[in-house]
Order: sequence, then C-alpha cells, then structure tokens
Amino acid sequence: MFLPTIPTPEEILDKGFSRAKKAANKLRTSKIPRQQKSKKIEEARIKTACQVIEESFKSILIKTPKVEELPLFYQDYIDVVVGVDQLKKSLGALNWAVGIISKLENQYVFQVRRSKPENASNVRKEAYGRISSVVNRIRDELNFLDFAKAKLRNMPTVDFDAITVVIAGFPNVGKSTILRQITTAEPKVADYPFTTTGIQIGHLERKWQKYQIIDTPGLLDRPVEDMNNIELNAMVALEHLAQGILFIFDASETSGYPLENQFMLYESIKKIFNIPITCIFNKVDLVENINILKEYTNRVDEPLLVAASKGDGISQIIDKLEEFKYD
Ligand SMILES: Nc1nc2c(ncn2[C@@H]2O[C@H](COP(=O)(O)OP(=O)(O)O)[C@@H](O)[C@H]2O)c(=O)[nH]1
Ligand SMILES: [Mg+2]
Repeated sequence: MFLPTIPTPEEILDKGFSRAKKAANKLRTSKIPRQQKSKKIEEARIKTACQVIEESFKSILIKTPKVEELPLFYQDYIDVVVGVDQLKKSLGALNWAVGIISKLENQYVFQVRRSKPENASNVRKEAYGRISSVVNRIRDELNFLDFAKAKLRNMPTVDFDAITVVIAGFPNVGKSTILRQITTAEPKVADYPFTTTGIQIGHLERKWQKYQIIDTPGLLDRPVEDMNNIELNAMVALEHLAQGILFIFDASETSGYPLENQFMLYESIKKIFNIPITCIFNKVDLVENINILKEYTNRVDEPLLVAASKGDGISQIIDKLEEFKYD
C-alpha cells in the first residue's frame, strides 16, 4: 500500500501562510478603494490559508486507501504492522482538522468583514493563531501516518487472480531451493513482519492458471508454540491469502532437525491453518536409512519424495499444485 507523503505541521502551516501572503500581495497592487483594501487583504489571507491547509489534509485522506475496503490479507497485514485502529484514528484526526479549519474560515472571514479597517489585521492574527493550534494538535497523528507510510512502503503486492501457496518447514530443509525450482525468474522480495529477510514471492503459470508461491523465512520455520500473539496474527494473515501449503521436510535430517521435530512443526501448522497441506520430503538423495523415512511418509497423505537441488521430483510438485483450488 502506498500512503501519500505526510508533511509536518510546520510544513503545512508554512505552505498555507505563504500562499496567503502571495494572495494578499496581489490585492495590494489592485485597484480596490483604499478604505476597503486592508479588510479585503486580511480576508484573502484567512481564506487562502484555510483553504490551502484544508486541501493538504483532504488530499492525504483521498489518496489513502480505505482499510476496510482492502482485501482481508492487507487488513491483517496493516493491523500487525502498524495497527488498523491507530491508522483510522489518525485519519479521523485529519478529518476533524478539516472540519474545524473550515469553520474557522467562515467565522473569521465574517469577523473581518464586520471589523473596522484598522482592526482587520488583529482579527487575521487571531485566526492564524487558531489555525496553528489546530494543525499542531494533530502533530502526533501526522507523525504516526508518516511512520505508517514508511512501514507499509514495501508490503507484499499480492496477485488475487493467482492461487497462492505458502511454503513451510524448518530452516535449511530446501524451501528456497524448491521455490526457485518451481517458479520462473527471481522471486520478488517484500517486507513481512517477523520474517528475517522479507518474504519471497515466485510466480508460475499452469494450464492458464497463475500461481504464486510464497516463502516466509523466520515465520513458518519454527515452533508455533514459541510465537507470541502478534506473530500468530502475522501467520494467520497468510491463511486469508493462501489456498494451500507446501510443507517441506528434510528427509535426510542433515539440516540438523530430527524428523520427529519436523513432524511436530507440521502438526502444529496443520492445526492453525485450515487449508490443504502437501508434504514434501526433500533431500532424499542424502537419505541413509529409508525405513526411518518411511515411518514418517506413512503418517501423511500422498507424500512427495524429491531432491530439489538436483531437480528430481520438481515436476511432481508442480502437478500437485493443480489440486489447490479457491474455496
Ligand atoms: N543434497 C541436497 N541438498 C539440498 C537439497 N535441497 C536443498 N539442498 C541444500 O540445502 C541447503 C539449504 O537449502 P535452502 O533452499 O536454502 O533451505 P531453506 O532454508 O529451507 O530455504 C542448501 O545448501 C541447498 O543447496 C536436496 O534435495 N539435496
Ligand atoms: Mg530459504
């Protein structure tokens, strides 16, 4: 998601007041009768300052996507990364400022018109003071929006026409190798909370159906029991996105994780995600005791045995993807 540039209160006020000054300068050289001139000038300053500042806020509001209209995955994502409530509250504060400044505009324009010419500039000064205090009141919210913009800059862009499959399994079992083997070109890297190096998204197309395969280093590669609530939310966000999971085992145990532990991770992920899981036993080229491996392959439905780094069994994985369907 791309939030618009968020100015500071100082930048907003500078812009408003300097544009107001220009508007006033134009009037100074115009042919308005002397008597009315000072009042006209102050009125123009108030109007211009208020309108320019209102426009700055309105343009931020218009350019910011409505969170509740975004796909669930993005809503979850934004909630985990910056907090949806806080985001809405900050946008609400901008909206509040627009309303107040528009009221101040009416109120002080009216007052200038009724004032004596020699008092007009005092009325305008008072208006400027009020405007400044409104803009300064939402400093924290502007700061927050600027922070949110930075945090959401590289959020994953997800293709909602594609069937989405996430890859899970302990570190070094061969997840990245499999992703590279089954998808074309270099996977794109995007931010994802609690992933160490960002997530990788690879694409492929089969029989006119697009697939996107997502690897999430640091998230689906460790015991679920160790996760805090926010991390769990980050994981569950993936469930709104994915039609299936490829769970990768290192059949050789050379990555250092006994099959028993890998199986426990598989079970806990299966419990959390309510979507189909395909089990892939990788690195079969390094397996020494085939009987131990069989104990585990027998415990799951339709296991695939592959040696990804050698390209063995890759086409089976791709065939299997066709079984993942939208709900
Ligand atoms: N012998 C063998 N090595 C593999 C196989 N698949 C991956 N590897 C190696 O295992 C290491 C970890 O692989 P990687 O894809 O980075 O694992 P990830 O941490 O799960 O993404 C790398 O050195 C790979 O070359 C395989 O099928 N056989
Ligand atoms: Mg990897």
